[in-house]
Amino acid sequence: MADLKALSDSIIKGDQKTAVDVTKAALEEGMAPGTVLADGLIAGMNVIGVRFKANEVYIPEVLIAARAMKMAMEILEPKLAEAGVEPIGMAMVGTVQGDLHDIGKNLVVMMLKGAGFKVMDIGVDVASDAFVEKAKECGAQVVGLSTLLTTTMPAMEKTIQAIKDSGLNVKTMIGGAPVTQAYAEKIGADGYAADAATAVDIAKELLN
Ligand code: B1M
Repeated sequence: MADLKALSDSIIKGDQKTAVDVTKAALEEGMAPGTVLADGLIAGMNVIGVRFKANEVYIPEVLIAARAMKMAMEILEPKLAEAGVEPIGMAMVGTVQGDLHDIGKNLVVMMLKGAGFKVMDIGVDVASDAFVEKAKECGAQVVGLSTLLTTTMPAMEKTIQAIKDSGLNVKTMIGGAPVTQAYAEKIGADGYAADAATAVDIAKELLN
């Protein structure tokens, strides 16, 4: 019987080989793909999220865990689609216009995927109208904006305004080193997260 505790431990340790082997074994034994996802992969990423918030692990460990999760997800994803397992929500994330920083944004994307969201990553240097168009296209429920530069903070405000003006029924969330909860409130964003693990909590709250 495939050991889902070993699977979640492999994600926590960033052990790609075990993550892939146990995922394959579980599916071969006929275990439900949703169970493998929830009790194996997501359970492991949840632990990483909690430890990251508590400063018990740091960015390299999160990236290594996310890479192991990605390898296992490549095997699991087609089976999830066949089994009709629904993601918990649709999120879209991008870095605003003028800003090319993407390491934090990529962490947010990985953690959201790890939590069971379907995520569209729209990259960096994204104009406000492109945020609106792509959110429409993918049916996003939560749109995340990242920026690292003080000079591109106004692009965040412009994007939030464009999303509001479009009439789209989406919630917005911002993050990145120079922004704060107070700034989120000032520009009318629905949520703010200081780190990638908190971004998952906020995105889940915004779905309700
Ligand atoms: Co740049 N850079 N950089 N840089 N860079 C900073 C941000 C800077 C603080 C360095 C400094 O001067 N001390 C400074 C900004 C100053 C300011 O605006 N006040 C700066 C500058 C000035 C610049 C350039 C203008 C330099 C130049 O060309 N003169 C230039 C700008 C280019 C552009 O974007 N147009 C530039 C370029 C670059 C590189 C390309 C060389 C590279 C980026 C590579 C890449 O991203 N692919 C780079 C890097 C690496 C940095 C530093 C060193 C590290 C940033 C990083 O990745 N941190 C940075 C200095 C520093 O922070 N020590 C710096 C790690 C990452 C995990 O953290 O992105 O904060 P962070 O993400 C966190 C949270 O903020 C949060 O979660 C993550 C972790 O959990 N978070 C979110 C982020 N997005 C979120 C979204 C959410 C929720 C949470 O919801 C949607």
